[in-house]
Amino acid sequence: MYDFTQLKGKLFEGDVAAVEELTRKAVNDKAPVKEILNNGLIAGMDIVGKKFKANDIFVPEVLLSAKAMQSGMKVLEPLLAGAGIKPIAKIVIGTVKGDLHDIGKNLVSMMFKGAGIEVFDYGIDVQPERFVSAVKEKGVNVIALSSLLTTSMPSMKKTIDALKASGASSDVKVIIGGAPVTQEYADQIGADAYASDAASAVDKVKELLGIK
Ligand code: B1M
Repeated sequence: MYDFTQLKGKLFEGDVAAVEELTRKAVNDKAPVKEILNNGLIAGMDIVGKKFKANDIFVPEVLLSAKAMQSGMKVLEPLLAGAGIKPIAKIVIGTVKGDLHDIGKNLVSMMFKGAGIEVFDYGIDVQPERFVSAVKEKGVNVIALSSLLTTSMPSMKKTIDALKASGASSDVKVIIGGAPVTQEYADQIGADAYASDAASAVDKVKELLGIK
């Protein structure tokens, strides 16, 4: 079994250049692509998620680790299709209509990617209909909504209502989050899950889809 200790450590440190180099080295050393992804990059990001959840590290460190993860993914991406590796889930994420805040949403998006999820990031101020169309157009099985404003929270409900009206709600789960959002609000508007932070969002999605 290939030793990924150094790769995981450098990912945790957010060392972009080292992670790219160590990923390339693992590929050259003929480590299986699936192992580099799961036991190297995703395992490293998992440590980041756990430390972030425990308040041992904070947003700037997570952003650096996510950048490092991306530098490793850049090396692996061309090889993933050939290795027959499928994403564990497909998610569309966006900040809801009326809301331009994207720092937290980007963090959640990065943690999703770090967990081996294919992410379609629709950005900010996203209309309910765009989320709904992602179900058919992109084949997503999760819709992830972020809101930072009490005034934009109703857009989450509008998105869920539009999803129900489209008839696609049985094919897809909805997870919501953002500073003013609560579990109570999620229950009230019929969301399938609420997460308070980016690392919990990954856990909740895995729970929703029954992924261990
Ligand atoms: Co705005 N803003 N802002 N702002 N802003 C807040 C949110 C506010 C609390 C500041 C305040 O008054 N104290 C307040 C909201 C009040 C309220 O509604 N209760 C506010 C306001 C009022 C406004 C404007 C209306 C100001 C104005 O123009 N009068 C305006 C609105 C514009 C609009 O959106 N239509 C506005 C504008 C802006 C900027 C553009 C200047 C800028 C945004 C830049 C950007 O995002 N690119 C900005 C910023 C930076 C903030 C604060 C300072 C920081 C937000 C942030 O990025 N936090 C914020 C005050 C604060 O929080 N201290 C504030 C860091 C980020 C990592 O945390 O986004 O909470 P957060 O994400 C967390 C969790 O919430 C969770 O995970 C993340 C980390 O783990 N999470 C999810 C987030 N999304 C999730 C989704 C999930 C799961 C978890 O599942 C899908």
